[in-house]
Amino acid sequence: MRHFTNVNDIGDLRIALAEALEVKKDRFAFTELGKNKTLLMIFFNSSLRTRLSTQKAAMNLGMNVIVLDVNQGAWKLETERGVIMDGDKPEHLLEAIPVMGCYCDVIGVRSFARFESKTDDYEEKILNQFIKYSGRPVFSMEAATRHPLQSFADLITIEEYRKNDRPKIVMTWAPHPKALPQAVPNSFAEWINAAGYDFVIANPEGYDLDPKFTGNAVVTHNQDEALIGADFVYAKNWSAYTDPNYGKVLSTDRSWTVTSEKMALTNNAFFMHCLPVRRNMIVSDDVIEAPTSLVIPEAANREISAQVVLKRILESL
Ligand code: AN0
Ligand code: CP
Repeated sequence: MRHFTNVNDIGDLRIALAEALEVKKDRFAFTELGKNKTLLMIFFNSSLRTRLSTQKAAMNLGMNVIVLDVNQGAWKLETERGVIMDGDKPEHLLEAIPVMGCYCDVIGVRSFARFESKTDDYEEKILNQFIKYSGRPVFSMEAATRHPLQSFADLITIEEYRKNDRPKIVMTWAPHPKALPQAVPNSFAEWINAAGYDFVIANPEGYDLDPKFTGNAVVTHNQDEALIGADFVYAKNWSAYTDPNYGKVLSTDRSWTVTSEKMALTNNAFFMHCLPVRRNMIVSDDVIEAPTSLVIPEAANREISAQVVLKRILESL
């Protein structure tokens, strides 16, 4: 595997999941693989889990790691070609990317949707420039439209906790005060569809996601109905995708918060969220603290998903 940006890059999911469980059994079995190889992680946005888990995964493989927070200490980067650079940005991404490529063997990029142009976001303009101009394998640490390391970790977690072959998975929108990207729900949908599980997406009107990601999932605007019989409830907020409201917050309706009353509709479902989560907006304290909450195991599996991805990239160098 050279680049990792979406579910197709990982190939057969059964094989990938089996590899993940092997890595989890002995995460130090490949400490020679990354010897004298350097990972550069570039963050255009904040992170707790991705930063720590990906660095840990790289260290498990014997790699060296450099982390750059573009907005803290680096030159502010212009990203548009053709701009007369007489403003506040002293450097262009088109020089910065190949320069960064000189100092490493693998690059991880976090670059969220900017909500300035839906086309630029959905064409993954920033991530694709890294792929084109860095000369290095590139993996997404959440880009504009997908968060594949998160979805892979979510799938590993479902694999570990599912009680039947084809669990019912409900992804539900939940309220949040600020506009969030569609990357996590898009990606979760893409991976769950690839896994072939029974999949229902519940969101208020106006919040339907890009059908390219939701595929054949049942999409409903009735959360209570969706939750009936669920084995896993995956909560997430996202901003509107459809025009003319792309990137906007249309509702903060707290009747969509995942509470114990909502969870009582399910088949004693596990609760999932990628974190960070706003308590009592997205999910009530009691639901996230219950023994059926998988938020910490999910976060722990981020180390495993990152390690499988880095291992495969290193094997292809
Ligand atoms: C981000 C998002 O919703 O995409 C990152 C989640 C992993 N969340 C926030 O910005 C709060
Ligand atoms: N879930 C996740 O990617 O968290 P961070 O934004 O903290 O990396």
